[in-house]
Amino acid sequence: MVTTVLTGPDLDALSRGELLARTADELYGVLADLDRPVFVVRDVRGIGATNEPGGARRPGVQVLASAGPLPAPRLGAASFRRTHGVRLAYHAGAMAHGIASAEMVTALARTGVLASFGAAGLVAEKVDAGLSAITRDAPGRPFACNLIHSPSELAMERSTVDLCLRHGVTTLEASAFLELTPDIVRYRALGLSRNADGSPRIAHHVIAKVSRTEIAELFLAPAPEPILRGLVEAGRITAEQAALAREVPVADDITAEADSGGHTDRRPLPVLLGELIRLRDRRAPRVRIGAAGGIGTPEAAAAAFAQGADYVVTGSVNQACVESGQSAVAKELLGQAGVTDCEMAPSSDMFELGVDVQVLRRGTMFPSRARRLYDLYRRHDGIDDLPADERESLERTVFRRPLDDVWADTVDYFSRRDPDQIARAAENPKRRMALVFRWYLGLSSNWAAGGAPDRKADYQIWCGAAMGACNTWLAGTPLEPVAARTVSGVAENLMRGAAFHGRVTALRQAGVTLPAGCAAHRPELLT
Ligand code: FMN
Repeated sequence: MVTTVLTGPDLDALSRGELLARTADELYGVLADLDRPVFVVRDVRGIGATNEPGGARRPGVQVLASAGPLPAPRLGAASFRRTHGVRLAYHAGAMAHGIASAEMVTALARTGVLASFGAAGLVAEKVDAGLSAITRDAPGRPFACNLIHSPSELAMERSTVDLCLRHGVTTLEASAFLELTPDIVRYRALGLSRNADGSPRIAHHVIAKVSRTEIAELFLAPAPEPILRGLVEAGRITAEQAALAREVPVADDITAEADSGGHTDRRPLPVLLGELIRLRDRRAPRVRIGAAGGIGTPEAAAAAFAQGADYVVTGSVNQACVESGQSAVAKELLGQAGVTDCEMAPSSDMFELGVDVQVLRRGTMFPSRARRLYDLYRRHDGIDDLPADERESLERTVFRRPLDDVWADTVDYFSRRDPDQIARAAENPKRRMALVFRWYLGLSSNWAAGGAPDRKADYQIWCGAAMGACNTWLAGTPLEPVAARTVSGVAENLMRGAAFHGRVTALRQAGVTLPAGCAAHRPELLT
């Protein structure tokens, strides 16, 4: 590799195309100038590159390959940017319990990037406060709110939709749906009217996040007739809105959620994305398909766009950023994670069903402790059935208090929130054991979010391998410390880097061999 360092006048000449880029750094500069084309050329001195068409046309210069301009806002579907009124085909997905905080959503909204407020698991007052803060601090800017399907608590869905309607939220990120419910359909239908040419006008957008084609099918079709009829009969939507709802799919966008942090089916992204794109092409060609799960580097985003993703979605990488609602100490742990530092662990909300969530392993003992609780739950019929030494060890290391006290707290908690849980556990020791164990699983997320110093070993932090990949990408750059990572800085760098890698790939496919030192995107601190 040539190591000449160019000085001021030569750099200007390089920019004008009078000199060719030949060193790795010069070549990087040409490749990273995304607004201008790249020409790889040969002259008497050998191979070089320039952004200047004039430089490529000089006598004695032969063009070997070229790639057009590719600014980051050109990636993905233009209709995604138009529909949501954003600059980039990028979506920062919801993170429950306000980890995708109002501050995070506001920061992205202000820079023209779509983000979802993490409403799941928050009481209505907190959702209300979050939506108020976003609409106050980013007035008129587009953003989304998460609507998580809660089969056992449909009142929560209704309350979230009501709050979104009250705050004028124009996009819902609908997740964890197993079937369509009246409230998601109501939100969609209430935003429908007719354009002058008679076509449906959609003011309430739905981004459905799915990990299976069966669920995608529900969102690719118009709303089910019985739900529409029920809503009209109940006076919740008009007959005209129901008629319009029969003409449009329930969703504008479907996100393919592959191997991600938190709840995940852990499907490989290329497989799921391919399945959903094919299904969409057959059923509802105007619906866009996005890619989520494992997007933590520009290369991963570029690969998703190359496969046909209309937009990309991030989650884990945003959790470590300054605006997220996660605690500073948990963010530090996330910033140290490698790609193999995640593990599946029993989930709190679906503990008895054996459903797992993907969490951070490094720096916390939560995954192994939660797994131990689940194994005990499977092997024993109730707390009283636990061997004495096992119970003593749990009380000492995991719960740090007698299990009878944990049960007393559990009764107190559910008596206020969902008394039926206690009634059902009264005659069922195994259910009682599940509720006691869920005390630990539930609180472990709060300990992390609150940065509880004496519970560091018990932090439950949802996280996917994208986090470790992102850390590797950012190592040795100004964005290595998590305190320097803003959500918009990460978004911008990921998208610019994806465009950069898109062009590198195009040149390689044209037969160009690029030195390694110029072919990897270099993230920058952006102001
Ligand atoms: N997705 C939701 O739809 N609702 C949630 O409440 C939610 N909570 C999450 C909490 C955390 C801490 C993380 C990391 C992800 C969560 N997700 C949730 C998923 C993200 O929105 C996003 O789809 C996913 O993280 C993308 O995959 P990645 O983690 O590999 O980037």
